[in-house]
This record gives sequence, structure tokens and C-alpha cells, in this order.
Amino acid sequence: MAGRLEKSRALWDRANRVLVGGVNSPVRAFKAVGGHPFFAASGKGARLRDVDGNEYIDYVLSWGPLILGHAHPRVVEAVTLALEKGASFGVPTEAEIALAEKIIKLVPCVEKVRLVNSGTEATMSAIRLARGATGRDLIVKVEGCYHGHVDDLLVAAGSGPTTFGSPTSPGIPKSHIEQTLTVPYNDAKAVEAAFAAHGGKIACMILEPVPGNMGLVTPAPGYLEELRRLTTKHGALLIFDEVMSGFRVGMGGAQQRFGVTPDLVTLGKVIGGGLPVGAYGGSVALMDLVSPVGKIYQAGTLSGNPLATAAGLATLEELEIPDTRDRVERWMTELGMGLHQIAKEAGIPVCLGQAGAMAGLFFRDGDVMNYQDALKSDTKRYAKFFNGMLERGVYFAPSQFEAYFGSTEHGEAELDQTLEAARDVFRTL
Ligand code: KE4
Repeated sequence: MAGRLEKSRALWDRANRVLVGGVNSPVRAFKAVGGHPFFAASGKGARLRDVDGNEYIDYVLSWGPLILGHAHPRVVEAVTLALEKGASFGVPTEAEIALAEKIIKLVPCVEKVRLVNSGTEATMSAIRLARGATGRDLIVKVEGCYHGHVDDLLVAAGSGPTTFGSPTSPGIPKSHIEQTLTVPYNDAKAVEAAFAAHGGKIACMILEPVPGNMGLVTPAPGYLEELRRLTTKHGALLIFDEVMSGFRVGMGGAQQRFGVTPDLVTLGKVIGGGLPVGAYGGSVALMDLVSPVGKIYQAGTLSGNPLATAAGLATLEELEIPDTRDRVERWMTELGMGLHQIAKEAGIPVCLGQAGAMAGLFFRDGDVMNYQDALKSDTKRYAKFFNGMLERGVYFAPSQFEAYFGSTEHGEAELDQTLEAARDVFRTL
């Protein structure tokens, strides 16, 4: 059971005097679930410890990156060794080649890569590349997908923008918003209509193939294939934002699992193993349009830096050990089945989704196929679930519009403790 939070409370008061909302990323503020966040002191494996000594089983895992759990020995050793040689050089290093080679080996659509520092940079760069490659300006985006805080993509955005009630952010020029056409997820006819109306002006369609930022939603049979057909037919690029789904939905991401190959992919999270890394990649012909080979400019002081590439490489090499990612998926399935049974026994309607090593839990009766369905979830009940579980030492995402994640370090003990806590909590919902 989580004990007192007095040290976190004191840090929260101090943080709010100097950091906007006390945080450096809004979703960490626990605004949607009430109270204030605990402050982390350390993490090990599947568990986090806060500054008051309370311990939590962690299903947020830094919002996805930590598929090996906290402070995995292989990652700690790799980053320590890299740091002893220097943190950054501003000239190429072998490690960034090795990480790029690993991504090319694992992700079907990638022949060439550019490493950046975040998922936001990756998606911002990918849409610039699509516009430069096609000479077109319009973008098709799926409502409820979140692609980082890129101006043109903070339109009908999931994750924090939805959680805090501003899916389209103030501060985005009207001219930008007008260039972003939004369509519902799982609705290929809406995409067809967008192309019928604007076909020759659409540079790309970008989406999370398996959205994890409206809660978790999975593609209807044939949906992704239809997007591939429509974008090809109209000469637009198909961009899969796999910052979250990459290496979780499958070792080659959703594109490998569902057998649909996009023109470009954006990556992040897992490829940094907890350090700041993003990437975008695609065919040589497309990627060579980017500077310094081509004219489409994109740059970054710390892109591909030795510490982040060391952490990312160690993570992917560990994940490549046969059955490692699959084991996390099987564990997540067991957890989902347990939660489903508990909710059923408690008579609480839930919609549980899973895609590989990521999953979602909606408090809603019936399926969730898109953003409008997700918005009908009972966010108050989710907040009660979240706080009840937190009091019992189990940390789920502090918003209904997020996914939850497992790691190689989540085992029997974590499964038993989580389901025991859930049995208690579902009785109170
Ligand atoms: P970052 O710029 O936060 O590294 O990545 C942006 C991004 C892009 N694409 C997808 C599919 C993403 O899920 C994200 C970031 N995800 C959120 C969690 N929903 C990060 C957590 C946060 O905003 O603090």
C-alpha cells in the first residue's frame, strides 16, 4: 500500500514555483485523476520507488520506452561505458551507424534512417519530407492520434491535448490548421472522401497504425491495407507513426505485424531505452531528399548522441534475444484476461484492448473503434480506478486516453499483486 506522500507534496509545491504546472510534460501532472504526482526517487525492473519510499509496479514505464524495465544492467553498463568516453562529439560516431543498421534490419520500410532527439522531431521531419518530396501541402491526420507537439499535428490530437480538453491547441496559425484534414480512425471511406476532395494536394497521411494516445485502439481488418491503396493511388505518402507501437506491437512494429508497409516510419521511445532518441526512415530515394544529400533541411545538435545510441542499441540487442518481446506480449495477455475476469465479476463494463506489448483499458460498455467511441468512456470511473490502484502500489497511466505497458521484468509477483489490487478496486467503482 502506498504510504504518506509528504516529501512528494513538498517537492510538488516547490516545483510549481519554477516549472509550468510543476512538470516538464503535461501528462505527468495527474490533472485528469486529481491529487498530485509522486516524485520518483529510483526505479529497478518493473518497479518505481518514490521519494517517500513508496513502491509501485510501473505500467507507464516512462510512457513506453522501458520495455526492459528500469535500470536494466545491460543498459546501465552501455551508457556508463559510453559516458566515460565523453557525452557528445558533434562529429559522427560508430554507435549511431550501429543503431541505424539495427533499425534497418528490423523495420520493413526502412532502408535509410535519420536519428533525432524525440518522437516530435521525428514526426515533424517526416511530414516536412513528405511535403518536400511531393510538392504538396495538405496532411491527412487521424483524430485522436498524437504525434508530439508539432504545430500541424496538434489538431484533434490525443494524449495530453485530449486529456486537458484542447485537442486542437491554441497558438497554431489558422493557415496550418486548414492544411491538416482530420478523419476518424478505422474509417477508410472518410480517407477516400478526403482524397476525392483534395487528392492532388495531399502530401501524406500520418497515423499511429495502432493508436495508443486515445487509449489503445486496434485496426479493423483491411483498414491499414485500404490506406496503403488510397495513398498509393493518389500519389501521397503513407507515414506510420510507430514511436509507441514500434518494437512493442512486433519487433518490426505494426507494419510487420499487419503486413502493411508505409513509405515512412517515425520511431522513438524503445529505440532510446529511456534516453532521448527519435528517428524517421524510409527508402533511400526518399531519405536522400534530406540534407545534406538533398535540400530538405533537418538538423540537431545532439541527434544520435553516444549516450542515447548506447542505451537504444543495448535495448534492441536485448530485445532481439529470441522470445524476449513475445514473452512480454504473453504476460500482457495474462494480465488482460485477469482484469477482464475481475471486471466481469464486479459487473463493471470495460473494453480491454491489446496489441503486442501494449494495452488499454476503457471504462465503457462496447467496443472502442475510434476517438468518438473513446471520448464516451467514463473518465471519472477511470480516475477512481487509477487512484485505487495507486494506493495499492500499482501505477497505471494517469489518464483514460493513454495506453499501458509491460516489460521483460514484469513477472508472477507483479501479476498477482496487480490482480489482487484490481479485485479490491473494482469492488469500489
Ligand atoms: P516525444 O516528442 O514525446 O518523444 O514523442 C511524441 C510522440 C509521437 N508519436 C507518438 C505515437 C507518441 O505516443 C508520442 C509521445 N507519447 C506521449 C504519451 N502518450 C509521451 C508522453 C508525454 O507527452 O509526456
